[in-house]
Amino acid sequence: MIPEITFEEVRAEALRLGWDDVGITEAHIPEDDIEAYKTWLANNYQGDLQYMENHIRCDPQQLFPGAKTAIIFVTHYKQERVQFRNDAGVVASYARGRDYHHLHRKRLKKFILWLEQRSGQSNIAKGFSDSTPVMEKALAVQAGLGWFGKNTLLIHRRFGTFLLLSGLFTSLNIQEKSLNLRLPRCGTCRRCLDACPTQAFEAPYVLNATKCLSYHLIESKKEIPEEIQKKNPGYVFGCDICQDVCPHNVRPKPSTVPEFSPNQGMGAYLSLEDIEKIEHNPEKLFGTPLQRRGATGLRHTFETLNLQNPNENDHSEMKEDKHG
Ligand code: B12
Ligand code: SF4
Ligand code: SF4
Repeated sequence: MIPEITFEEVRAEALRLGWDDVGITEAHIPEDDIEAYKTWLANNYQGDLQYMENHIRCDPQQLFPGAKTAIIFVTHYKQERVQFRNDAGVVASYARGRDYHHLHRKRLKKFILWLEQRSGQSNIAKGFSDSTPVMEKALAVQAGLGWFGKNTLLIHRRFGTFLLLSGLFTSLNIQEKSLNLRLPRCGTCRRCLDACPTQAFEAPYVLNATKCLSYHLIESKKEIPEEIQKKNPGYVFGCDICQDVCPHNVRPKPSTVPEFSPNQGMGAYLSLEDIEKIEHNPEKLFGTPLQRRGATGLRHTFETLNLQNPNENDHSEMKEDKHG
């Protein structure tokens, strides 16, 4: 017989391995999210992100046959806010230190080993973080970890939106689930929608990826369209604006996890000199999120930046008490 595993045990192990929160839910994607995803694809908001067209993300059974339970983990990574500069591009805050995919992979491996030992079963889980076709935010909401914000990100009651998700499907039927409160947390606030420099939100909760700076500065292999270049206030990799303005991000303190610290990676700014150094020593990018873009991509982006009036688009005014 498989011993019963409690929520408290799962939570204790998750926190021991360094995660900040954990939720347990059914290995099932809610219908509302599947419908929203289909509409999103029908509108071609995924652009060239072909991996987003893989419908397996709506069906955990296809990804891991026999999946009964999903365990979802939260990693808080908030960093100190920085200003735009006229001599360097800004790196989105999740990307200033080490690559979180590596961090999550290591933790997931250890967690799954623990689960196998605890249950006395093997081959009982499949981990994921970002790059596996899974609707992570929908599962996180279902697992009671937070709510969808109008910026489409998961808002955690304690950590706001500056968090990263990872998780696993397991064939174990963990009975004790966390509670899904499903309460909207935005009220009448629409700061993220109004602050987005490229007007990438087609509506609250609907992001057209092809208009988002993150898409163009991290993911896309194509030239950055001119209208996007003109609207970029100074990011060389990713973008944080729809999080920087969110009132739910005022209270959480910056993360002290060494892996996210700017001095463990390429830091908060990249100047042309920095990019030249990377071109001479490409290994500088190894193990950082910027490796995805590479020296060539970073130079390409840098050359499109209009750094003359760096703080023109500063959205630093954010207060906690005005969100609905
Ligand atoms: C594709 C992708 C992108 C694309 C498209 C983003 C998007 N919103 O879809 C691009 C490249 C633009 C991107 C950018 C970023 N990303 Co990204 N991305 C993903 C990925 C791989 C899939 C997201 C997805 O499923 N999109 C499909 C559409 C249909 O889903 P959606 O936009 O979330 O819409 C949902 C809701 O809005 C909801 N909904 C729709 N209508 C309504 C109405 C109401 C009333 C309600 C309540 C809900 C609701 O239903 C939809 C389906 O669930 C996930 C990892 C994963 N495997 O899940 C990471 C992920 C979402 N990204 C993440 C991060 C950190 C970022 C950036 C912050 C990086 C940066 N600093 O530059 C930006 C943020 C931009 C933003 N505002 O989303 C984190 C988000 C953590 C969090 N707090 O939620 C994730 C979860 C990665 C991870 N493992 O941690 N990303
Ligand atoms: S990441 Fe930047 S460009 Fe993308 S939706 Fe948010 S504010 Fe807009
Ligand atoms: S900025 Fe306002 S509308 Fe946007 S996610 Fe945060 S609370 Fe919601």
